[in-house]
Amino acid sequence: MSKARASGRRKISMVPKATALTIAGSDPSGGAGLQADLKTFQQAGVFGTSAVTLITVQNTQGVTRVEMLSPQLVREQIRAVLSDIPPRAIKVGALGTSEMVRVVAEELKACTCPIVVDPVLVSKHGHSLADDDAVQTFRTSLLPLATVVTPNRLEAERLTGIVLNSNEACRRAIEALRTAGVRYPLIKAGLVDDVARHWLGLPHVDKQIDGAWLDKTGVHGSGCVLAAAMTAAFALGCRDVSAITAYAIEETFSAIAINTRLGLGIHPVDVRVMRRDPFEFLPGDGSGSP
Ligand code: PXL
Repeated sequence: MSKARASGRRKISMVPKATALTIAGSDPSGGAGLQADLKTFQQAGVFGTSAVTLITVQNTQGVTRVEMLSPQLVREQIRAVLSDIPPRAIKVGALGTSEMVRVVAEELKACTCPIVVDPVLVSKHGHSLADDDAVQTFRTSLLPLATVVTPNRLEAERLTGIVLNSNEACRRAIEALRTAGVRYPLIKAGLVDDVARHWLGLPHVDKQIDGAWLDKTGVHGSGCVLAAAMTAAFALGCRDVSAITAYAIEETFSAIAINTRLGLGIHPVDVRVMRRDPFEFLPGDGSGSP
């Protein structure tokens, strides 16, 4: 174990090549989207880069406008970053249209680093961030490239066509996402039997994770932070997806729990409280692999 890890401190300078790319939309209020992703990367000690897909006009009280950037412009941003500061992990967030999903998938096809896909379909305020055709293209072109996909209940239902009304249905949805090509589906199913339940599909087993209720209606950006924390853990070199998931859930919960009450509407999560290292979540002495 490294000295930094043994002492519980992470030495950022020890992983200078820990870089991650987010391909996401902009939230000017800083709670979600690429702003949340970059802050989360930074907090985890990961150098963040970004390719902007769409611009929202929003604050904590709502979204008033969404404007897509041209897919060609997004393609060029991705190429500019990939050819210069190769990411150790990539996160994909809001893409908006089928054409954007297709172009992003084309650009990521040759990437060998872990890819975390947050299939953002609607904003916390109910504003659509992906049209119906985009869902179909997601399934056929982006999911096969995903190391991890992190849908909430509604997104998992739209991606799989399965109504998540029982544990058995969650298992079937995990299997459907695996069949679509995702290595590790993580369904944030929300409150089931009065506990916050998430389902993580590992290669030979589905893991039910009961714990903190993450997707509260009272906060904004929790889904982005969860997926960004997972991406950061991959970028730092962690490969145990159970540990990465536990780390991301715990850190996101702290970012929710701090509740800085910023803004007049749905408060943003605040990642400044994130302190832990994903390697702390590995089983045993921290040297184990999955
Ligand atoms: O939290 C999902 C999300 C992702 N990306 C952008 C958003 C939102 C929610 O509002 O605005 C840009």
